[in-house]
Amino acid sequence: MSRILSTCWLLLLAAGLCSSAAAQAAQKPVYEALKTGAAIQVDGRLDEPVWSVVPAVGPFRQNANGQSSELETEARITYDDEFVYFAFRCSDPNVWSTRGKRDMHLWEEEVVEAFIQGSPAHPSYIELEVNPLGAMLDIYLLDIRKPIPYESWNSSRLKWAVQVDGTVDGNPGDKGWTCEIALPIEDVVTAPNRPPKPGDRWRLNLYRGDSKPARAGLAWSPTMRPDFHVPSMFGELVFTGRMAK
Ligand SMILES: [Ca+2]
Ligand SMILES: [Ca+2]
Ligand SMILES: [Ca+2]
Repeated sequence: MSRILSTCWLLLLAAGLCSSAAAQAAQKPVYEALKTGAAIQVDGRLDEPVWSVVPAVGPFRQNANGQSSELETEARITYDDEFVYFAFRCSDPNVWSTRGKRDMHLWEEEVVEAFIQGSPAHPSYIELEVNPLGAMLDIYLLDIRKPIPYESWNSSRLKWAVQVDGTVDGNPGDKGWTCEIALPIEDVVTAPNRPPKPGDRWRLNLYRGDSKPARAGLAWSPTMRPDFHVPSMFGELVFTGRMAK
């Protein structure tokens, strides 16, 4: 009898796990991007009108388990025929980083990140990281964790900038920082169309790493494991073709 009961319990547990995994998969976020007709000055200041028109992508949650985070992070996306633009706003009582050069290991300190996969049919993806000192790490990965050497792939038309409300010295008393990134669409070589056509869908994830006051790894689309490199768990970026207004 107890064996039958434990078998039933295991089946119920398996069904529960399957349904929660399915629910998680079904919850992968989708962002419907609006086009900008006005130029964006990539200076880290989010004062272009388009940044108050396009919606935020949604909450950033703890990447490993999907739980909410007290660390407020906001991201918005828009695009034109040449670039996809990302805007991040990070509340942070203690902004910190020490690495000021391109392609350093920025993820070990504090960063915002965008992972872009132009097509799920092709394993390659682009990883961009920016820290509060304004350093960029741009990587082209041929497959999961198979990067071209970081310094060998530098996007030549990539633009980025940050603004910090506070000091980047690891002492408390800061408000936060903002970041703008313009990714040249020509770099996303696996995308079905360049520039994208209305209805095109790319895989995308956005992350934030924080170190002070406490270590945190946040994601727009949590991968549900301690690993950012899980394209199958990324969200989706949909190019609507509609103008932001
Ligand atoms: Ca700006
Ligand atoms: Ca911090
Ligand atoms: Ca690089």
